[in-house]
Amino acid sequence: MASADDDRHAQPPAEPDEARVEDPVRVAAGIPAIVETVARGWREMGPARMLSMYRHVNQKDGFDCQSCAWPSPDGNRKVAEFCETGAKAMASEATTKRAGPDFFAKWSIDRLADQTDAWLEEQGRLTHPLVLRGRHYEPISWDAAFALMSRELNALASPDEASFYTSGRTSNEAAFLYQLFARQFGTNNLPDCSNMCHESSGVAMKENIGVGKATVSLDDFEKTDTIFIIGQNPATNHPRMLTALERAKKAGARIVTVNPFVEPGLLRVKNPNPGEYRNKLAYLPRLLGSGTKLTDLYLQVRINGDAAVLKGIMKSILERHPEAIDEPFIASYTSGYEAFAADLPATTWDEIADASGVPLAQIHEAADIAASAKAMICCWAMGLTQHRNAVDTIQEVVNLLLLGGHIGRPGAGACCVRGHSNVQGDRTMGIGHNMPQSFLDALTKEFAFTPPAKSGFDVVETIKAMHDGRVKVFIALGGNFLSASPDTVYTAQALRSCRLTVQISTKLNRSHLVTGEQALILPCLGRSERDMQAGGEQFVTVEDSMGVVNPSRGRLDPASPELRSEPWIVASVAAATLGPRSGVDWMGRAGNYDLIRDHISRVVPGFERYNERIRADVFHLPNAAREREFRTDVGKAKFLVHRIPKPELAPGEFLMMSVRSHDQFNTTIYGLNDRYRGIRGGRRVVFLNAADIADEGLAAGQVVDLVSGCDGRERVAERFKVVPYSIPRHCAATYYPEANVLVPISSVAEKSNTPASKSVRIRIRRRS
Ligand SMILES: Nc1nc2c(c(=O)[nH]1)N[C@H]1C(S)=C(S)[C@@H](COP(=O)(O)OP(=O)(O)OC[C@H]3O[C@@H](n4cnc5c(=O)[nH]c(N)nc54)[C@H](O)[C@@H]3O)O[C@H]1N2
Ligand SMILES: Nc1nc2c(c(=O)[nH]1)N[C@H]1C(S)=C(S)[C@@H](COP(=O)(O)OP(=O)(O)OC[C@H]3O[C@@H](n4cnc5c(=O)[nH]c(N)nc54)[C@H](O)[C@@H]3O)O[C@H]1N2
Ligand SMILES: [Mo]
Repeated sequence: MASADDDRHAQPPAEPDEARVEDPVRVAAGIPAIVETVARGWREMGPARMLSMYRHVNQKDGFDCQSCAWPSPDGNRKVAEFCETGAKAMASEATTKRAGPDFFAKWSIDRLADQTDAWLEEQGRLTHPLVLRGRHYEPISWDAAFALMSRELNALASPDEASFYTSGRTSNEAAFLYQLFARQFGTNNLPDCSNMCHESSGVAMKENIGVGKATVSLDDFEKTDTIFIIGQNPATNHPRMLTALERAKKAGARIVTVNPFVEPGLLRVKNPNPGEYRNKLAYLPRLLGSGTKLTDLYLQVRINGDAAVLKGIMKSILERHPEAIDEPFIASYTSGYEAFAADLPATTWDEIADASGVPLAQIHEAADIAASAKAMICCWAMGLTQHRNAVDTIQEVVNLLLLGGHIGRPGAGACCVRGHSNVQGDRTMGIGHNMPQSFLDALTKEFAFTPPAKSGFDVVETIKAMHDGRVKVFIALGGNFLSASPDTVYTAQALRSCRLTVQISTKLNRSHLVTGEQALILPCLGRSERDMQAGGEQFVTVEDSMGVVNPSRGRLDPASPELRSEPWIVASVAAATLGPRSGVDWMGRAGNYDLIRDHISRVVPGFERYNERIRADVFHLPNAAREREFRTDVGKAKFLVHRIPKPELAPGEFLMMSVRSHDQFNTTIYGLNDRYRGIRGGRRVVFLNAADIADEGLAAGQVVDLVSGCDGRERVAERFKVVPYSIPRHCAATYYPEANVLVPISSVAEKSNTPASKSVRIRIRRRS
C-alpha cells in the first residue's frame, strides 16, 4: 500500500501560492522577449557558451532546437533562427550547473520530492549513471547498469511484461534502434508522448485523408489568404509560428482564432528578430511601435465546443455561400458528401449556439471568411486533441477543408502543429504500439526476424498494466512519464509496482523520484553536445511538424565525460540483453550512425539514399494527401458525420482545461511567470469567469481545492488561487502538470486513447 507521503511525493508540493495577477499583455514578443532571451542565456550558460548556442541553433551546420517542432525555412536561414522559448530550452540543456554524485549523496529521493519542479530543474545536468540504493542514488558503471537491465528483462515471463516509452526529443537514429530493440526483444509495447499529444490528429486524419501528418509546408503560409487557429497558443508554444502568421497578415491574409481563453499572444505581435526587417533602420521604431494585428475574428468557444463551431460554420456555408463549395474537387476526390450535406440541415442552430457558447452572428462571420478563402489553412494543437471526442472534432476540421477543396492546393491544408521537436520523426521511425503491417514487414526483410504481431500498450494501457502487475520493467527514453501522465497518484502507484524503472535523461525530474523496486538513471548527451563515437564525430537527424528532415550536429563539449549518446545507450542495452540471438551488430551501429541511416533508408519509405541526401540538404518527406492522393480504404478523402457532443456538466461542476504557461516546457518548469496572461510568481492558480466566481460565493485571490472523480474515486489538487479571467461560463483552466492528479485514467479520447486533459470535470471546494 502506498503511504500518504508516497502520494504527496508523486505531485509537486502544494505550497502556499504567491501568484500575483497583473493585466495581460497587449502584444506578444517584442523587447521583453529579447530581454528574456539574453538574461536567461547569460545566467545559465555565461556569455561565450550562450553566443555559441544562439549562433548554431537551427542552422544547417548546427543543431536542431530542442523546443517545439515548428519548421525552419528550407532556404536561407536568419542569423538568429530561434525564439525566446527555444532560448529557454537551450539554456536548460547547456546550463553550467551540475547534479552529480555529491548532490545525490546529500539529497535523498524523499527530500528531493519535497522540492518544487522548478527547483528540480534548476539543479543542473545529470552527470553519472546512477542506481538507487536505499533512499539515495549512487554512481554505477555503465556496464553494471546494462547488466542489471539485461538480467531483469531476460527474467520476465514474457517480453510483454516490459514497456519502452519514448519522449519526442529522441533523434531518428536513437528511435529507430530503440524500436528495433523492443521488437527483437519481442514486444510492441512502445508507448510515446504522442499518445498524450497529437495521437488524436493522426488517428483522425488517417481515416479522413489517409495521412496522419500535416499537409502544408512552411511556404504555404506565404500563399494563404485565410488561417484558422483552433485550440493552440502559438505565442507561447510555437513562437516562430508568429513570424509565419505576421508575414501572412502583411500579405493580406485573415486570421480566425477559436479558443476559450482570450490568448493575449494571438491578438498582436512585434517580431523581435532583426533578421525579419529588410530595412534595418525600421527595426527600432517597429520594436517600439504597437506591432501587427494577428487575429481578425476571435471565437471564444466553450471548452470542447469546437465541433459545434465547426458544424455551424459549415452549415452557414451550405445555407448562405453555396458558391464556396468546391464541387469539382468533391466529385473527383471525396466520398460521403451526400450524407454529410444531409446531416448539416438536421443540426439545429439552437444546438450549435448552446454547445459552442459562441454568438451565431460570429459563426456566420467566420463562415463568410472561410467561404471567401481561396486558400485556407487550419492549424490546431492540444485544445482539440485532449478531449473525449477529439478524433471526431478533428475530422470536422478536415470536413471544413474538404468542403472548399483546401487540401492539396498551394497555400491551403491541414496543419496539426506538433509539440516536441522530433515527436513526428519518432513515429516515422517506428515508435508506436500499433505500426502498420507494411512497416513490420520491412523490418522482417531488413533484419531477418519476425516482429511480434500483437498490438502493444500505449501510455494509458502501460500505466494500467503496471498498476495491476502485467508490466514489470519500464524503460523511458527521455521525458517525465510520471508528471506528464494523467491521474498522478494512480500513475505513481503503477511505477512503484514495477521491478525496475529506468530513465534515460538529461535533467532531474519527478520520474526519478517515484520508482520501481530498483531504479536507474542513465544520463545522456543533449542535442547541443558534440557526439564522439568509435567512428568519429556523429550527427543525428530529426523531422519537423511539416515532414522536413533536418540534420542536427552538437557543438558544445558534453556536460560530463560520463555522458553517452542515446543511440549508444540503446545499442548497449540491446547488445547486453539480446546477445548473439539478435544478429545485429549493435555496437557497430553505435559507432557510426551512417549504418543506422542505411537501415532506415531500406525500411522507411521516403528515406531512400538517406546519407547522401541529408548531407546535401534538408529534404521533404512525401505526403500523398498533399498530392491529392488519398490512401483511405475507399481511395478517396472521406467526409465523416458526427454528432455534436452533449455538454456533460452536472450542476456545480466546471469543465477544466490544463494548459501550459509561458515559462515551462511540458513538465520542465523554467520559472513561475506566465507573462502574456499576466500571472507572476506562482503556478497554482485556477482561472474562472468572474460571474462564476461570484455565483460560487468565491473571491478573487481566494485559495481553494479542486476535486474531480468520475469512477467513485475522489481526486484532490490542493491550494489553487482563484483568478478571474476572460473565459466562458462553467469553464476553468489550470496549469499542467500541477493539475494532472485530477485527470482520471479512465477519461480518454475515443479511438486515440489520449488522456482527456482538457475536459476534466471538477468541483471547487473551499478550504476550511
Ligand atoms: N514553451 C513551450 N513550448 C512548447 C511546449 C511547452 O510546454 N512550452 N510544449 C510542446 C508540446 S509537447 C506541445 S504538444 C505543444 C502544445 O501547444 P498548445 O497546444 O498550444 O499548448 P496548450 O497550452 O496545451 O494549449 C492549448 C490551447 O488550447 C486552448 N484550449 C483548451 N481547450 C480548448 C478547447 O476545448 N477548444 C479550443 N478551441 N481551445 C482549447 C487553450 O486555451 C490554449 O490556448 O507545444 C510545444 N511547445
Ligand atoms: N494535464 C496535461 N497533461 C499533459 C499535457 C497537457 O496538455 N495537459 N500534454 C501532454 C503532451 S502534449 C506531452 S507531449 C507530454 C510530454 O511528456 P514528456 O515528453 O514525457 O515530458 P517532458 O516534460 O517533455 O520531458 C522532460 C524531461 O525529458 C528529459 N530530456 C530533455 N531533453 C532530453 C534529451 O535530449 N534526451 C533525453 N533522453 N531526455 C531528455 C529531461 O530529463 C526532462 O526532465 O505530456 C502530456 N501531458
Ligand atoms: Mo506534446
